[in-house]
Amino acid sequence: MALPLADIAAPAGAAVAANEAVIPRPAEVVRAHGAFQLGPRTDLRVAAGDAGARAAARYFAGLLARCGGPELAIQTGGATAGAVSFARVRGLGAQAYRLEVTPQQIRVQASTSAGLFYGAVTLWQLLPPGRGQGAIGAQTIRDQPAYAWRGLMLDSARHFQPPAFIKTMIDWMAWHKLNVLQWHLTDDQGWRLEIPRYPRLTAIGAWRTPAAIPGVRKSSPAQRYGGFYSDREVRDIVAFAARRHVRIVPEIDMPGHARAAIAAYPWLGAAGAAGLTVSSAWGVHRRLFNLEPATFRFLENVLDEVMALFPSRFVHIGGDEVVADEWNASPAVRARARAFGIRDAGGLQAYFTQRIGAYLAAHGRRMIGWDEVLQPGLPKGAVVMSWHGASGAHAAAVAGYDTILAASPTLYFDNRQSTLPSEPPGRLQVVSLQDVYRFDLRDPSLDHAERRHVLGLQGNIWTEHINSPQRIEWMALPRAAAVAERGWTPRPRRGWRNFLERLVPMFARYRAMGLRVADSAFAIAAHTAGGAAGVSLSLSKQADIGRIRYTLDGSEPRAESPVYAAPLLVPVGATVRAASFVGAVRVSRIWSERLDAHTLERKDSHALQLCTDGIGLLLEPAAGGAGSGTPIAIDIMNPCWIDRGVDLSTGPRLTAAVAPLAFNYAVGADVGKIRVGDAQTADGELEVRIDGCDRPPALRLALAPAARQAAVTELPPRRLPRIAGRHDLCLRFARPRLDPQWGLDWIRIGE
Ligand code: TNX
Repeated sequence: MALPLADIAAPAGAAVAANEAVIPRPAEVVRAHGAFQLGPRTDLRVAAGDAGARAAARYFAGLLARCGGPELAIQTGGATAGAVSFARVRGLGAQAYRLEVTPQQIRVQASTSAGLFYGAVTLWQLLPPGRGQGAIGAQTIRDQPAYAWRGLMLDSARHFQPPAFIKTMIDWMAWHKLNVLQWHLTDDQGWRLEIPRYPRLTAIGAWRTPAAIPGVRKSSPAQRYGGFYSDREVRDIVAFAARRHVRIVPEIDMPGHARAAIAAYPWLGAAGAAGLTVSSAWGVHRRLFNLEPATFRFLENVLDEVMALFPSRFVHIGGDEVVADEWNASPAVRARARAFGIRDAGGLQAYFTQRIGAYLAAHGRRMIGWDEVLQPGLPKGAVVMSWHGASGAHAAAVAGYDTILAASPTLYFDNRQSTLPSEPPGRLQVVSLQDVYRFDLRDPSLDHAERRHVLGLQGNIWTEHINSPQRIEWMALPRAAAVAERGWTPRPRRGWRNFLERLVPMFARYRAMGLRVADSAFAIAAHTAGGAAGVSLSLSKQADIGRIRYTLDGSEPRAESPVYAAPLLVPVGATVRAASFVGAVRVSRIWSERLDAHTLERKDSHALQLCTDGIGLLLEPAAGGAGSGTPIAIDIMNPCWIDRGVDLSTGPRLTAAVAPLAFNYAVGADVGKIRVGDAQTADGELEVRIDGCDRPPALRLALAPAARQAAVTELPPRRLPRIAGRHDLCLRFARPRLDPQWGLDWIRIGE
């Protein structure tokens, strides 16, 4: 059991001095003697008529107030003793600033409003963490970003987030000097942008019927899910972002990922679409826009509205995952292709992209597309967003296109951050904070001119499995802090351990601002092995800074609690509580467990091994019942788990807890590769094999008792065969049909 992160103690003293704790780390810091005391009598000063300076000062004052500091007044005028001044100077770069702290005064200088804003954010981070006043060490900072594009992508199509959350996110992006939010507004599962000229896009396209779970939950239109952003809300969000120097780049995905639009206006589709619904399935869909003049007119009208709402020079048109089947099969599309002299689907996508790109260019905008748009004839001003690892970026730069790294898997924040059961639903691949921090944008095979095409990087928050703002915060933070530093800080100033040390005070700021961020880098992983003498317990964490401290008497671990150094031998029945500390600061939630026979015999899906590595996901069964309360780790291509080294000498009893899960994935031809198994009964069975998944089952547990239950059901226990020694158990579901699939939440093996 884990306690909420909100319980993390306010740091008393961090490992790095508070006045070094800026993320992203500034390019240059020269320390001096003494400190400036920032308190209720400190004035903020800006030059008359300098709106950018006033905005930076106001934002700074707001940050202090939100951290419990005084409400500082903003005066007009230049630098003076006792004040923090924000002023323009000539000759600094577009996002650069200079920050000078002396015991007498503080000066923030920049050539641009963005620079002044970034100076203000840095100054806030120089204060004692999470507090709105205090001492700031004397120093001079000269700072500017290594890369112009430091972004996040938010998928608001798969799940909808309220406008207030979008603003919260933009706000915390600004605290990291992240400056681009790519807003994924349309997809197969929802169209989220109001376009007054085409009301059905949101009246129909913004709503879907949640996936059914056969036998458990019918698909009822009354429970429709969705939402959209009105043009008023969008303008408000765009203005909010602009004040924080965050550019919102809208993404309207085409010609694929278009099912919601086609459901709204079937004439847009390349294949007959009467009765088509907005999809409630994840994966890659086949629906494409057709190439009729009316469809291009529609897209241009939509883009007109998009350009009216979003001042961004860049407009993203998707272009990813275009399955050509519908185009290949459509006589109308083939006739167009012939007329244009195009020979294949690749050529059609190139035509499509070029035509839309030309329209945007004619309106002074630059088109961005996912790396599939990189095809012969791509207009020169287009930008390629590399998601197939870094390969798209490499190819684009060599071909002379600007490019952004949004590389899967490292910059895909739908991947989990650790193997701990505390991770929320998502993809099973682990992309740790360190993986993101180590992500290397540099491509040594590019020459100098080619390298200049790399604009920066971006973390992508795809939300198929991330259904709430809280979970977005968890998936995005602190990995977004690593993206920010990667994109801002020059190489010699970056370092993993140093970053972690600065993250500790950053956690205090997150907490002061009410953000719920992942503690995965510091969280406790526990491994137990039962024996006659007691329980052997090993504890570990990802981060290579800090210590694990624990208690055995049920009390909360504190900075004085014993340090974990080697596996402990704990008496059966004891309650162990442990947490990570950096110095005196607790940096993880408290892990707590009573090590009785019952807990030791039980393993949830995280403690088992998956048999295969097809499409690994963490899926959430309905709450309640016998559930472990953690998402289930599953390969949806083959629902099969292995428990290694089970002592079968006594013929122990096996209890399994299972849940039906919707199989709502569009996997195309791969559907034939999914292992459904040979079910013997109408609801299927959980098959247990010994020493190999290819053996005949030693046991079949009928799923009938769980078949019509939404939540996790404990199946009646069954005895395993009595065989000397330890053996591997392979547990696999055999189901009569694809849907529902089954998840194994936990098993218990004992007497
Ligand atoms: C691939 S990356 C996609 C998205 C999914 C994502 C899930 C890309 C351009 N397309 O549609 O949400 O994988 O990880």
